[in-house]
Amino acid sequence: MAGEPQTDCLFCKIVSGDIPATFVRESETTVAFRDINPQAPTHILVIPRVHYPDAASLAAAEPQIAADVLREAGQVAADEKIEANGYRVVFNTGAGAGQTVFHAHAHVLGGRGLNWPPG
Ligand code: DGP
Repeated sequence: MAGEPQTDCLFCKIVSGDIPATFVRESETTVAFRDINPQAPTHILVIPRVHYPDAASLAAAEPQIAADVLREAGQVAADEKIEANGYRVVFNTGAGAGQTVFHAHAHVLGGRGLNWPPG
């Protein structure tokens, strides 16, 4: 059921501690950890503790938690000191857009020049 931990979800297992990750921030509703395959000097994932498959379904069901994810993304950028030169917050949504883990997550990317449009 949406919102409940999913036994086959990698990010639910990171939230529960069953799979290790390098955590950089935690809040009551979110966790943030370093991406295993970083695409920039700073590449951190901010995820809700609750399971929703993507950002839109999270926002529809739990708008406050979606706001928490955005706030924590900003805090990560401040903590990592990537604000001054700009950073990007990305929600890949759907396999066609490159989403591979179907537990809502924000990528926070910075520490290098970021091209637009993205690939
Ligand atoms: P996406 O492609 O938008 O669904 O992003 C999923 C990200 O998750 C991708 O950048 C790689 C990252 N990732 C996958 N498996 C693991 C893992 O076991 N640990 C960590 N820290 N990150 C992972």
